[in-house]
Amino acid sequence: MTEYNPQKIEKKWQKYWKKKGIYKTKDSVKGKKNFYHLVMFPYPSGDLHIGHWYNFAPADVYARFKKMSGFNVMSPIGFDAFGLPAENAAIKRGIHPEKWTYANIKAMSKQIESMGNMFDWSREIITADPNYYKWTQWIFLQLYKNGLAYKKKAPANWCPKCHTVLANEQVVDGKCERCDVIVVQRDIEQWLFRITKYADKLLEGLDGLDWPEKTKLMQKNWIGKSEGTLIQFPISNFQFPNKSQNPNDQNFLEVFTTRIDTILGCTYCVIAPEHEIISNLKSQISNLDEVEGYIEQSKKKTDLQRMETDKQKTGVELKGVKAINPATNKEVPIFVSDYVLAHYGTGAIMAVPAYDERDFEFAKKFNLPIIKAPLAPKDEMIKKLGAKKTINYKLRDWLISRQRYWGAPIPIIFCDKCGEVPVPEKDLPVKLPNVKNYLPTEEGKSPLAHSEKFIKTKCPKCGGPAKRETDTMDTFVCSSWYFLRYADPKSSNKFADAKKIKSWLPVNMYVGGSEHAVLHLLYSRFFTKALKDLGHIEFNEPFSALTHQGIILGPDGQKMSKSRGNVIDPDELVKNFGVDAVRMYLCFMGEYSQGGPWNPTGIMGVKRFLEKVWKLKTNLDIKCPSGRLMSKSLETLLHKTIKKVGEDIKNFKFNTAISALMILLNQMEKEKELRVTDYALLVTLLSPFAPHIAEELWSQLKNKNSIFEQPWPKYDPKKIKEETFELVVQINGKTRDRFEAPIGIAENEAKDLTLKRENVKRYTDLPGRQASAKNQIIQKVIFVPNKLINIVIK
Ligand code: ANZ
Ligand code: ZN
Repeated sequence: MTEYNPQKIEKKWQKYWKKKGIYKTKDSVKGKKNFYHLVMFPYPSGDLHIGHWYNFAPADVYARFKKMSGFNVMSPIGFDAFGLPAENAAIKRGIHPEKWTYANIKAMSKQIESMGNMFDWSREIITADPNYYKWTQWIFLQLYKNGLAYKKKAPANWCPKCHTVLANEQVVDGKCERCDVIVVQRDIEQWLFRITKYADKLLEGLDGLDWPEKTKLMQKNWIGKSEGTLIQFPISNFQFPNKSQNPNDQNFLEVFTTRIDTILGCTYCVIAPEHEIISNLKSQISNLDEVEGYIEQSKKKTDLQRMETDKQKTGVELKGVKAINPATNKEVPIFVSDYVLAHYGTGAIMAVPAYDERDFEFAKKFNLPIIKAPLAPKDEMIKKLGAKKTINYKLRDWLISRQRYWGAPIPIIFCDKCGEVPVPEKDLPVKLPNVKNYLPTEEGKSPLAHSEKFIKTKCPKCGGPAKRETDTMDTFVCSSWYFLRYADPKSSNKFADAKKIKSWLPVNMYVGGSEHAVLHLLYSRFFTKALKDLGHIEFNEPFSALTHQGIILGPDGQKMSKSRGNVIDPDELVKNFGVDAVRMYLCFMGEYSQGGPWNPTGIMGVKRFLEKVWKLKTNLDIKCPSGRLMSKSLETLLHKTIKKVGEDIKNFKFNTAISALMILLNQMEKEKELRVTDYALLVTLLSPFAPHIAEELWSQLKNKNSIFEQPWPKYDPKKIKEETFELVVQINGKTRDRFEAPIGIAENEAKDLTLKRENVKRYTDLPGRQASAKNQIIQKVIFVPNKLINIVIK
């Protein structure tokens, strides 16, 4: 037999699997339950990096295990092809985004195929394909027709580098998630999805999900439900500048508090710099210049910067006006400060420095009284002051329009006569035109605005001349429903056939990065709930179970980055070690959810392990005469290993499963004789991790079918029970010896065996004594079954 040559066998089996189509999933298989196993589909960024491998390869171990455990497993793959990252990369290279994206998809598909995963490529989805985004647009229309999509002019996060608005979720530490440039606020007409309508449902749904607790908590905090009170603080001597024209103006400041019980300790009020009361109070504010200067300054900060707790608090008092604490009837000063946010609660607070940390810092800096007043009972206080109970959410509506080229066009038409008109469903898709000028524009308009051919259309209602919406949808819209499409990827008359959806969804196991804890996962949940309410699907939650992989660091323990030169290139590794070794090392390097640094010698160890498995087959031909019984100890270990590997894979503890396989191999190497069937079990347990070598060895064992059509081995619980235990032997309470004894050994038997031990004889068989005297020096025997024997001697 030849040496283990991964390059040779891996190509061979990948071809075989493809030809046989063993990973093509039928929608139903008699006697098998469907299992929908999903990895987060990648952006066609150009290169399949080690992070993709870490997501896909160990996840494939789980999928194969499920398949072998008797499920009809669907494991699809596709590309999140629209969006800023691909577009920005294309622009940088001066290539049209479409050309760039499809070239990447081609290259990445080859790389993904090289991993030997059981992906069903016949279900591949590309979100930039008109057959796909037709349905993205269709879903937009359903949301629109049901009041869940709307257009409004409002301040939005504008990235000056990407020339587009961003959703709140895409602003990280005040910077654009994509390009790290500081985001500014700009007033722009934009499309939003009314996700806030689902705030409570999104919260409630979390309870039933088998998701990491941390991720559920992040969603909960993002939704940020808080129950509190609205209460009015009258403004003393308040005169409206032109009251007659402003019938809605009110002579009080309304604040939102979750701690109405602390109101007796409120010593001042704070309003956000954007608060509209400032313009009403202008004529009474004596230091208006100072106040306006402060407001200008605060515009440069983002909400996140404003909320940072470690920064020095800043602010300016509105001199000349006071508020009245309605509980004490005392006048309190009003400050404007950027630690109060405009779009939370009422944008105004009652400050209670004795109870609230932020207020405390502020009070100290501005020398304001800090009064530890007694707490008042909430409900009485609310009644007495005529306050209103209210619920606030941090969640904002989801901003989905982008002033960019590479996205699905928003299917709306504007007519001078009829106003905003949705594109009729029969006219979908609204195709993205192939324009020459796809560069984003400075003035904040979509590049599509330059395309006369695209814009000019007829009004679907009156037939008159009309214009198309030129904004495109954020790519997160495309990825909020792709998991539905996999159930029926080619459907042309529905986003997916209802029966097929029912047979596959919700997703049974979703594997992907924790960076999606709020964005993608929250949006997908919203889409699912909305589509359910609109009668298109029958379930509430898209992903029943979720697992996040950890992050692989460079060999130096630092985040991998090109500038640090610590990037691990999977193609290179595959060339040197083979796919199986790379897959298996990724599983072995640490706990999957933790990740950790790449260890170059670790992968060599795994490769050696595979070589040993290979060699054992060679020796087997010599070693194994006929079906002799295997040794008891091997039998026990084998059954234990079957149990452990299965349970570990189920829990995504791939590293400990592999350790168990290593122990088993060790033992098998030591055996004088080894049955073919037992070796075959080792190969079967190995197969989800190292599918190519396993398939090769399996075929060398003269099996006709693929090893992945084999059932996962079963263990016999009776055989796992330990047959022996280590009996601890004590003389006068001191441990002097230990030996293996059969489980359940009786006291008499244990005593006889113990007294024959050399280490014991030294104490009991004193020179010159008769054997009969021996029993006389033994005073007592204390026996703890299956544990210990203590011989008490004189
Ligand atoms: C008085 C008080 C006393 C407060 C106390 C808290 C503790 P959550 O739980 O996040 O909803 N607040 C209200 N509106 C705000 C805004 N626009 N910007 C910044 N802070 C705001 O927080 C609600 C609490 O945050 C409110 O209750 C208010 O301070 C503050 F011991 O009122 B509290
Ligand atoms: Zn019209």
